[in-house]
Amino acid sequence: MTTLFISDLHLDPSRPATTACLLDLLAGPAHTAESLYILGDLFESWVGDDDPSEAGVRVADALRRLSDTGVAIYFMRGNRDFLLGAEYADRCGMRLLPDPCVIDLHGTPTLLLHGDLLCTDDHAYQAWRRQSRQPEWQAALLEQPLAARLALAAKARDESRKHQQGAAEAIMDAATTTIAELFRLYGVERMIHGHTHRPGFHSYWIDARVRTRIVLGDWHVHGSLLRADADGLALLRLPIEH
Ligand SMILES: [Mn+2]
Repeated sequence: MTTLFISDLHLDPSRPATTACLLDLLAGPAHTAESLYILGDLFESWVGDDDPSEAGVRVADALRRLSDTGVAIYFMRGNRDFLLGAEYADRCGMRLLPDPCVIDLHGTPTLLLHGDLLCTDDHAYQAWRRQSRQPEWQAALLEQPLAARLALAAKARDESRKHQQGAAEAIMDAATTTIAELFRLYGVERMIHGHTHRPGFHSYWIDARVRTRIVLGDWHVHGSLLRADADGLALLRLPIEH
């Protein structure tokens, strides 16, 4: 019984090799898994399910083929693709998950998040997150014509880039106090997330219990895949032919 986790692919027409790497995974090794979890930022930007982007179509076809063979696919929205909706998810054959949520991972309750919820030292970002997750705000945005939404997304990406360059490294990372709060709130000993692009295993000693936080990597230089089975968890790199 194998479960796979990926996040932060940031698929974009400017990096076709990353899309090719994902399509190889979906057509090949992913078939040996029981389920695949995509923990957000699959796409660099998503302005609505009516965007006819080529990557969106190819990825949907590949996910649907995998899902049709019986592999369960779950999707949690990230901060880049938070507008990805039920229509596109249906097309892919994937089920949408709330952020955060707890799953039973081979007998271990495991908290899944995209990861941006943990970056509580970045107050400007958290204010934007609260605004952009409101259903009324999203509905008003989705009513705008596709061209206007694409222009807004390009502007938002520029602003996000400037914000990241201006902010201190530590502010962009997961805050230790928030990590501890969530471990306690959900009563779990393990969490898995992406977003920070700092892959690794981190151990904590909280309330006399060992807790583990596993961070998935992004797909810029190579792909990043967390594989969980009866033998344990392994963070694996996938070569990208740049
Ligand atoms: Mn993210």
